[in-house]
Amino acid sequence: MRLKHSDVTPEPVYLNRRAFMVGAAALVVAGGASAAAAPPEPGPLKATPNPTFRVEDPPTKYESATTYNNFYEFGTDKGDPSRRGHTLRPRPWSVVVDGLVAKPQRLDIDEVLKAAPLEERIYALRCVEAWSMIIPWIGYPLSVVLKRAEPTRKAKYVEFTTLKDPEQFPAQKPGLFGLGGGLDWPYTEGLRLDEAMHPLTLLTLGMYGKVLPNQNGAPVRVVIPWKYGFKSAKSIVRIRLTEEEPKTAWNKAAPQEYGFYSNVNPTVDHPRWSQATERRIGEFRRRKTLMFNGYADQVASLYTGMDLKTLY
Ligand SMILES: Nc1nc2c(c(=O)[nH]1)N[C@H]1C(S)=C(S)[C@@H](COP(=O)(O)O)O[C@H]1N2
Ligand SMILES: [Mo]
Repeated sequence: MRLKHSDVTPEPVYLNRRAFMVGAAALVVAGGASAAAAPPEPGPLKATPNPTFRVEDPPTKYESATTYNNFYEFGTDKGDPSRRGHTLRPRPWSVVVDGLVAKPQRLDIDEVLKAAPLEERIYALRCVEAWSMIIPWIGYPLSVVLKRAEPTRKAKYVEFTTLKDPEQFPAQKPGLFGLGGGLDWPYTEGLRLDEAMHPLTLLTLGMYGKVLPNQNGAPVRVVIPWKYGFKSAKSIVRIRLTEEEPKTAWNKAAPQEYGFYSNVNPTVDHPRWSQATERRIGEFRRRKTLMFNGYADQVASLYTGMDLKTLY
Protein backbone atom coordinates (compact mmCIF):
# COMPACT_ATOMS: atom_id res chain seq x y z
CA MET A 1 0.00 0.00 0.00
CA ARG A 2 1.33 3.44 -0.87
CA LEU A 3 1.35 6.11 1.78
CA LYS A 4 -0.40 9.35 1.14
CA HIS A 5 1.31 12.58 2.24
CA SER A 6 -1.36 12.88 4.94
CA ASP A 7 -0.18 9.62 6.48
CA VAL A 8 3.40 10.74 7.03
CA THR A 9 3.13 14.48 7.56
CA PRO A 10 1.93 16.15 10.76
CA GLU A 11 -1.46 17.75 10.31
CA PRO A 12 -0.59 21.49 10.31
CA VAL A 13 2.25 21.00 7.84
CA TYR A 14 0.01 18.89 5.66
CA LEU A 15 -2.65 21.61 5.60
CA ASN A 16 -0.11 24.27 4.73
CA ARG A 17 1.43 22.14 2.04
CA ARG A 18 -1.97 21.43 0.59
CA ALA A 19 -2.73 25.16 0.43
CA PHE A 20 0.62 25.61 -1.24
CA MET A 21 -0.02 22.85 -3.80
CA VAL A 22 -3.42 24.33 -4.67
CA GLY A 23 -1.66 27.67 -5.11
CA ALA A 24 1.08 26.12 -7.22
CA ALA A 25 -1.50 24.43 -9.45
CA ALA A 26 -3.34 27.72 -9.90
CA LEU A 27 -0.08 29.38 -10.90
CA VAL A 28 0.66 26.73 -13.50
CA VAL A 29 -2.76 27.42 -15.01
CA ALA A 30 -2.14 31.19 -14.90
CA GLY A 31 1.29 30.70 -16.46
CA GLY A 32 -0.19 28.63 -19.28
CA ALA A 33 -2.69 31.37 -20.06
CA SER A 34 0.04 34.00 -20.19
CA ALA A 35 2.01 32.08 -22.79
CA ALA A 36 -1.08 31.91 -24.98
CA ALA A 37 -2.07 35.57 -24.59
CA ALA A 38 0.85 37.95 -24.20
CA PRO A 39 -0.23 41.31 -22.73
CA PRO A 40 -1.02 43.79 -25.52
CA GLU A 41 1.38 46.69 -26.02
CA PRO A 42 -0.18 49.80 -24.45
CA GLY A 43 -1.43 52.33 -27.02
CA PRO A 44 -0.04 55.84 -27.40
CA LEU A 45 -1.17 58.65 -25.07
CA LYS A 46 -0.54 62.30 -26.01
CA ALA A 47 0.71 64.72 -23.37
CA THR A 48 2.44 68.09 -23.21
CA PRO A 49 5.86 68.07 -21.53
CA ASN A 50 5.81 70.24 -18.39
CA PRO A 51 9.32 71.73 -18.09
CA THR A 52 8.74 72.70 -14.45
CA PHE A 53 8.68 69.05 -13.41
CA ARG A 54 11.61 67.47 -15.16
CA VAL A 55 14.48 65.58 -13.54
CA GLU A 56 17.58 66.01 -15.74
CA ASP A 57 18.95 62.47 -15.24
CA PRO A 58 18.28 60.19 -18.23
CA PRO A 59 15.01 58.24 -18.01
CA THR A 60 15.21 54.57 -17.09
CA LYS A 61 14.80 52.20 -20.05
CA TYR A 62 11.12 51.46 -20.77
CA GLU A 63 12.01 47.77 -20.76
CA SER A 64 13.28 48.02 -17.14
CA ALA A 65 10.41 50.20 -15.89
CA THR A 66 7.90 47.64 -17.20
CA THR A 67 9.60 44.40 -16.13
CA TYR A 68 11.09 45.27 -12.73
CA ASN A 69 7.99 46.09 -10.68
CA ASN A 70 6.45 45.94 -7.25
CA PHE A 71 2.75 45.09 -7.55
CA TYR A 72 2.10 42.45 -4.92
CA GLU A 73 -1.42 41.73 -6.22
CA PHE A 74 0.45 39.73 -8.90
CA GLY A 75 3.08 38.26 -6.56
CA THR A 76 6.21 39.45 -4.80
CA ASP A 77 8.76 38.70 -7.51
CA LYS A 78 9.85 41.72 -9.57
CA GLY A 79 8.91 39.82 -12.74
CA ASP A 80 5.45 38.72 -11.59
CA PRO A 81 3.56 41.91 -12.56
CA SER A 82 4.75 41.90 -16.18
CA ARG A 83 4.41 38.11 -16.48
CA ARG A 84 0.91 37.96 -14.98
CA GLY A 85 -0.37 41.47 -15.69
CA HIS A 86 -2.62 40.38 -18.55
CA THR A 87 -5.28 39.21 -16.07
CA LEU A 88 -6.05 42.82 -15.09
CA ARG A 89 -8.81 44.39 -17.19
CA PRO A 90 -8.30 48.17 -17.09
CA ARG A 91 -11.58 48.85 -18.94
CA PRO A 92 -14.37 49.38 -18.11
CA TRP A 93 -13.20 51.16 -14.94
CA SER A 94 -14.44 53.89 -12.68
CA VAL A 95 -13.06 55.78 -9.73
CA VAL A 96 -15.20 56.87 -6.79
CA VAL A 97 -14.33 60.05 -4.91
CA ASP A 98 -16.28 60.10 -1.65
CA GLY A 99 -16.12 60.44 2.11
CA LEU A 100 -15.97 63.97 3.51
CA VAL A 101 -16.90 65.79 0.29
CA ALA A 102 -19.84 67.98 -0.71
CA LYS A 103 -20.09 66.39 -4.17
CA PRO A 104 -19.26 62.67 -4.25
CA GLN A 105 -18.17 61.54 -7.71
CA ARG A 106 -18.09 58.35 -9.71
CA LEU A 107 -15.85 59.06 -12.65
CA ASP A 108 -15.61 56.75 -15.64
CA ILE A 109 -12.00 56.28 -16.75
CA ASP A 110 -12.76 58.28 -19.91
CA GLU A 111 -13.93 61.20 -17.77
CA VAL A 112 -10.76 60.89 -15.70
CA LEU A 113 -8.70 61.05 -18.91
CA LYS A 114 -10.49 64.25 -19.96
CA ALA A 115 -10.70 66.05 -16.62
CA ALA A 116 -7.56 68.13 -17.26
CA PRO A 117 -4.85 68.54 -19.93
CA LEU A 118 -2.42 65.61 -19.81
CA GLU A 119 1.14 66.60 -18.88
CA GLU A 120 4.35 64.66 -19.16
CA ARG A 121 6.47 64.93 -16.02
CA ILE A 122 9.82 63.28 -15.53
CA TYR A 123 10.04 62.23 -11.89
CA ALA A 124 12.48 60.24 -9.79
CA LEU A 125 10.97 57.13 -8.17
CA ARG A 126 12.73 55.88 -5.00
CA CYS A 127 11.61 52.51 -3.66
CA VAL A 128 11.97 51.88 0.07
CA GLU A 129 14.08 48.85 -0.97
CA ALA A 130 16.84 51.34 -2.01
CA TRP A 131 16.58 51.20 -5.79
CA SER A 132 15.40 54.05 -8.02
CA MET A 133 14.26 54.90 -11.54
CA ILE A 134 13.58 58.03 -13.59
CA ILE A 135 10.15 57.77 -15.20
CA PRO A 136 8.32 60.07 -17.66
CA TRP A 137 4.78 59.85 -16.30
CA ILE A 138 1.62 61.22 -17.95
CA GLY A 139 -1.14 62.71 -15.86
CA TYR A 140 -2.29 65.85 -14.07
CA PRO A 141 -2.40 67.07 -10.48
CA LEU A 142 -4.60 64.97 -8.19
CA SER A 143 -5.94 68.29 -6.86
CA VAL A 144 -8.09 68.56 -10.02
CA VAL A 145 -10.36 65.66 -9.04
CA LEU A 146 -10.21 66.46 -5.32
CA LYS A 147 -11.45 70.01 -5.95
CA ARG A 148 -14.28 68.70 -8.13
CA ALA A 149 -15.58 66.71 -5.19
CA GLU A 150 -15.30 69.73 -2.85
CA PRO A 151 -13.71 68.37 0.35
CA THR A 152 -15.57 69.56 3.46
CA ARG A 153 -13.79 71.43 6.25
CA LYS A 154 -13.59 68.25 8.31
CA ALA A 155 -11.52 66.46 5.65
CA LYS A 156 -7.88 66.10 6.77
CA TYR A 157 -6.64 63.00 4.91
CA VAL A 158 -7.07 61.15 1.63
CA GLU A 159 -7.22 57.35 1.34
CA PHE A 160 -6.50 55.49 -1.91
CA THR A 161 -7.86 51.99 -2.49
CA THR A 162 -6.65 49.56 -5.16
CA LEU A 163 -9.12 47.23 -6.88
CA LYS A 164 -9.90 44.04 -5.00
CA ASP A 165 -10.74 41.25 -7.43
CA PRO A 166 -9.04 37.85 -7.13
CA GLU A 167 -10.08 37.05 -10.71
CA GLN A 168 -7.86 39.88 -11.93
CA PHE A 169 -5.16 39.83 -9.23
CA PRO A 170 -3.96 36.24 -8.68
CA ALA A 171 -2.26 36.91 -5.32
CA GLN A 172 -5.63 37.97 -3.86
CA LYS A 173 -7.03 34.44 -4.33
CA PRO A 174 -7.93 32.79 -1.04
CA GLY A 175 -5.58 29.86 -0.40
CA LEU A 176 -2.65 31.62 -2.03
CA PHE A 177 -1.55 33.04 1.31
CA GLY A 178 1.98 34.32 1.07
CA LEU A 179 1.95 34.93 -2.67
CA GLY A 180 1.09 38.57 -1.97
CA GLY A 181 3.73 39.06 0.69
CA GLY A 182 1.21 38.81 3.54
CA LEU A 183 -0.53 42.08 2.64
CA ASP A 184 -4.19 42.60 3.46
CA TRP A 185 -6.36 43.27 0.39
CA PRO A 186 -7.35 45.66 -0.91
CA TYR A 187 -4.08 47.60 -0.90
CA THR A 188 -4.69 50.98 0.65
CA GLU A 189 -2.51 54.05 1.00
CA GLY A 190 -2.99 57.59 2.23
CA LEU A 191 -1.79 61.16 2.36
CA ARG A 192 -2.51 64.21 4.45
CA LEU A 193 -4.90 66.44 2.48
CA ASP A 194 -2.26 69.15 1.93
CA GLU A 195 0.15 66.52 0.58
CA ALA A 196 -2.58 65.23 -1.72
CA MET A 197 -3.31 68.77 -2.96
CA HIS A 198 0.39 69.51 -3.56
CA PRO A 199 1.11 70.26 -7.25
CA LEU A 200 3.69 67.43 -7.40
CA THR A 201 1.10 64.76 -6.50
CA LEU A 202 0.16 63.30 -9.86
CA LEU A 203 -2.94 61.39 -10.89
CA THR A 204 -1.22 59.17 -13.42
CA LEU A 205 -2.68 57.61 -16.57
CA GLY A 206 0.37 56.88 -18.71
CA MET A 207 4.14 56.72 -19.03
CA TYR A 208 6.73 56.94 -21.82
CA GLY A 209 4.14 58.40 -24.22
CA LYS A 210 1.82 55.43 -23.75
CA VAL A 211 -1.21 54.37 -21.78
CA LEU A 212 -0.17 52.99 -18.37
CA PRO A 213 0.84 49.31 -18.71
CA ASN A 214 -1.05 46.92 -16.40
CA GLN A 215 2.08 46.15 -14.37
CA ASN A 216 2.54 49.85 -13.61
CA GLY A 217 -0.98 50.30 -12.23
CA ALA A 218 -3.41 50.63 -15.13
CA PRO A 219 -5.65 52.37 -15.75
CA VAL A 220 -4.99 55.00 -13.08
CA ARG A 221 -2.64 55.38 -10.09
CA VAL A 222 -1.10 58.12 -8.02
CA VAL A 223 2.56 59.14 -7.99
CA ILE A 224 4.02 61.02 -5.02
CA PRO A 225 7.68 61.51 -5.97
CA TRP A 226 9.05 62.73 -2.61
CA LYS A 227 7.82 59.63 -0.77
CA TYR A 228 8.92 56.00 -0.95
CA GLY A 229 7.36 54.19 -3.91
CA PHE A 230 4.85 52.17 -1.90
CA LYS A 231 2.87 55.36 -1.18
CA SER A 232 2.07 55.57 -4.92
CA ALA A 233 -0.90 53.18 -5.03
CA LYS A 234 -1.71 51.46 -8.33
CA SER A 235 -4.98 50.61 -10.12
CA ILE A 236 -7.10 52.74 -7.82
CA VAL A 237 -10.89 52.50 -7.61
CA ARG A 238 -11.59 54.79 -4.68
CA ILE A 239 -10.33 58.10 -3.30
CA ARG A 240 -11.88 58.76 0.09
CA LEU A 241 -11.58 61.93 2.18
CA THR A 242 -11.37 61.28 5.91
CA GLU A 243 -10.95 63.03 9.23
CA GLU A 244 -8.64 60.36 10.70
CA GLU A 245 -5.30 59.18 9.36
CA PRO A 246 -6.14 56.25 7.06
CA LYS A 247 -4.78 52.76 7.71
CA THR A 248 -2.30 51.72 5.04
CA ALA A 249 -1.48 48.22 3.76
CA TRP A 250 2.24 48.33 4.49
CA ASN A 251 1.82 49.97 7.87
CA LYS A 252 -0.61 47.23 8.90
CA ALA A 253 1.82 44.53 7.69
CA ALA A 254 4.93 45.97 9.42
CA PRO A 255 4.21 49.14 11.44
CA GLN A 256 7.78 49.49 12.71
CA GLU A 257 9.12 49.47 9.14
CA TYR A 258 6.63 51.50 7.09
CA GLY A 259 5.22 54.68 8.58
CA PHE A 260 2.35 56.80 7.32
CA TYR A 261 4.57 59.65 6.11
CA SER A 262 7.42 57.65 4.54
CA ASN A 263 9.10 60.70 3.05
CA VAL A 264 12.38 59.78 1.36
CA ASN A 265 15.03 60.60 3.98
CA PRO A 266 18.65 59.43 3.65
CA THR A 267 19.28 60.09 7.37
CA VAL A 268 16.58 57.73 8.66
CA ASP A 269 17.47 54.10 8.01
CA HIS A 270 15.00 51.32 7.49
CA PRO A 271 15.27 48.96 10.51
CA ARG A 272 16.90 46.37 8.24
CA TRP A 273 19.01 48.48 5.83
CA SER A 274 20.53 51.91 5.19
CA GLN A 275 18.60 54.52 3.20
CA ALA A 276 21.69 56.70 2.62
CA THR A 277 22.30 55.44 -0.91
CA GLU A 278 20.38 53.82 -3.72
CA ARG A 279 20.92 51.69 -6.81
CA ARG A 280 19.65 53.50 -9.91
CA ILE A 281 18.31 50.78 -12.18
CA GLY A 282 20.60 50.62 -15.22
CA GLU A 283 23.63 52.10 -13.42
CA PHE A 284 26.59 50.39 -11.81
CA ARG A 285 27.64 52.70 -8.94
CA ARG A 286 25.32 53.56 -6.07
CA ARG A 287 24.09 57.14 -5.76
CA LYS A 288 23.49 59.21 -2.67
CA THR A 289 19.80 59.37 -1.80
CA LEU A 290 18.54 62.97 -1.67
CA MET A 291 16.35 64.44 1.07
CA PHE A 292 12.71 64.22 -0.07
CA ASN A 293 14.10 62.41 -3.14
CA GLY A 294 15.38 65.75 -4.51
CA TYR A 295 12.08 67.62 -4.03
CA ALA A 296 12.97 69.37 -0.74
CA ASP A 297 12.62 72.90 -2.21
CA GLN A 298 9.06 72.08 -3.17
CA VAL A 299 7.82 70.05 -0.21
CA ALA A 300 9.93 70.71 2.92
CA SER A 301 7.52 73.47 4.01
CA LEU A 302 4.75 70.87 4.37
CA TYR A 303 6.61 69.52 7.41
CA THR A 304 7.63 72.71 9.23
CA GLY A 305 7.81 72.07 12.96
CA MET A 306 7.71 68.29 12.58
CA ASP A 307 10.67 66.12 13.59
CA LEU A 308 11.84 64.59 10.33
CA LYS A 309 14.09 62.12 12.18
CA THR A 310 11.09 60.36 13.66
CA LEU A 311 8.67 61.05 10.80
CA TYR A 312 8.74 57.67 9.17
N1 LIG B 1 -1.69 48.36 -5.38
C1 LIG B 1 -0.35 48.40 -5.25
N2 LIG B 1 0.29 49.56 -5.48
C2 LIG B 1 1.65 49.61 -5.38
C3 LIG B 1 2.39 48.47 -5.00
C4 LIG B 1 1.68 47.25 -4.77
O1 LIG B 1 2.25 46.19 -4.44
N3 LIG B 1 0.31 47.26 -4.92
N4 LIG B 1 3.77 48.56 -4.86
C5 LIG B 1 4.31 49.89 -4.58
C6 LIG B 1 5.77 49.93 -4.62
S1 LIG B 1 6.59 49.20 -3.34
C7 LIG B 1 6.45 50.62 -5.60
S2 LIG B 1 8.14 50.81 -5.51
C8 LIG B 1 5.76 51.18 -6.78
C9 LIG B 1 6.37 50.64 -8.05
O2 LIG B 1 5.80 51.26 -9.19
P1 LIG B 1 6.27 50.85 -10.64
O3 LIG B 1 6.18 49.35 -10.74
O4 LIG B 1 5.36 51.55 -11.59
O5 LIG B 1 7.71 51.32 -10.80
O6 LIG B 1 4.37 50.87 -6.78
C10 LIG B 1 3.72 50.95 -5.50
N5 LIG B 1 2.28 50.80 -5.64
MO1 LIG C 1 8.66 50.16 -3.32
